[in-house]
Amino acid sequence: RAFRDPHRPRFHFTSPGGWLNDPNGLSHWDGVYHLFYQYNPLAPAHHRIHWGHATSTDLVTWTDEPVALVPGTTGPDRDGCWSGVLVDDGGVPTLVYSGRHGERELPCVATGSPDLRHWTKDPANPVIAAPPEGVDVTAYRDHCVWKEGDVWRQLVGSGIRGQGGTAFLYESQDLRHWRYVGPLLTGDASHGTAADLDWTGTMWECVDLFRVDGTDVLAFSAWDEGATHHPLYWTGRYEGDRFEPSALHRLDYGQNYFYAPQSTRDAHGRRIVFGWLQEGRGEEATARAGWSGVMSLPRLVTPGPDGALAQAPVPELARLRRDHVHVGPFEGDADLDAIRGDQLDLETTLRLAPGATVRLGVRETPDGAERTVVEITRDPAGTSGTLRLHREASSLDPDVDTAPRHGDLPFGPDGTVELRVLVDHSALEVFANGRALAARVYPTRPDEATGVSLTTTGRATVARLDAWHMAPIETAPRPLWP
Ligand code: DQQ
Repeated sequence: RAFRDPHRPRFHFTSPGGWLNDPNGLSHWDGVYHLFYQYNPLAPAHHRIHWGHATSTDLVTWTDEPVALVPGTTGPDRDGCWSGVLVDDGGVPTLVYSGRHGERELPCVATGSPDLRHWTKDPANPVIAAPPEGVDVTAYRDHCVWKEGDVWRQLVGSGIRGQGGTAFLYESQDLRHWRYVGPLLTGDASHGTAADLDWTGTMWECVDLFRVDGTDVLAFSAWDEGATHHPLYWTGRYEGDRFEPSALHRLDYGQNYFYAPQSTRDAHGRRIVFGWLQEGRGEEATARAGWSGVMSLPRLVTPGPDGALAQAPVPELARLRRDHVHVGPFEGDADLDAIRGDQLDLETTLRLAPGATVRLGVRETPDGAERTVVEITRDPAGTSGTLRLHREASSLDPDVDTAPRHGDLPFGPDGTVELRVLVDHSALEVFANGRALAARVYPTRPDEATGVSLTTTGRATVARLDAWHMAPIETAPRPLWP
């Protein structure tokens, strides 16, 4: 791994080199977590996508495994093996993925060796020959596959031109022959515009249907004309061949910086989701770095108190914590000179009076010329507030994306905010009262941009602030090719 690049994360998973995007085939198989991912080992560019593969027994450290899927020299996936899932077909690990040929993607199947290292593509690929007849689709790819009784069901992400994003439902006895059932749900792209943070797009990438306790969730990434917008999810009821939505939610306030999430249920019954943290620096800088794309930390998803999902990094990550510093309680600004670094886990309990604001600065240079600020505001009425990420001063490099991000923050009557900020070089993940915001930041003086600060406006109390350095994860290398 090109660790000399100061922007390369050290406790997030990154590929050995080249390009990484979506998480794929997430599973907990015989006690081992498998993370496959969209991968171009040859260059940090989205081209002729393979499936990379890594394993973990603890969701913290990862072992690189041989590349799982390589695009064919002929056949339906000659231009790429795009996103998909892993299912257990009576003990046979089976991948369902999108084979790309030309501008078109179609569902393909591959079966694996018991250790999930060697994969054989089905000669019958593609297993669905074309999108549903008579439907004018904007695109057609990515899969969610599960079993109900004896019957396999599959969703393929798509969009109906003139209407909106959709998920087509199919059924099969054998994962090879599929019967089209109909659209599970179709969005309305005429509702809102691309500038709206909850616009559902003209196509749904990486559809994911799952249940958290009693709530059914249909997650997808809103896409339009080649642009990756943001991940959203519907809560509602999946019954028969339909999904009855009750509410639409934003999955991550970082928008395109947490894209194409996929989830799995592990052996402990937990719903765990990973997403792709894409780059925010210029193409030239990315090409020079030789790598692109970060996998998010694994997130635990649970039902939140307000009907939305609550997200938090899996507790296992606490194992990386070192050099604990505790401060608080205090009111107003704080001297946080004892805390500095570019691999940090910051956890704080704040109490804001109505109208108050707390700003937690990270990646600050001593002269303040570069800094990234996590801002929590409680509205004057007290019932709600905003989580904001100010990146405007995060980098002086004009080629870096420094646009801010924000989203609604639920507040309880006592004004408490549980805030957690994970800083890993260019990767940043923020969790506030269960809401998540991921982004990337690239200070031009990364070695100096290690400061942390806390300032308040209005009446705000820091009940406690705990900080740790995060140890780098050792990613054990293995031969890349089977
Ligand atoms: N990335 C994949 C597609 C998916 C998109 C291609 C989402 O399958 O729709 O690498 O980032």
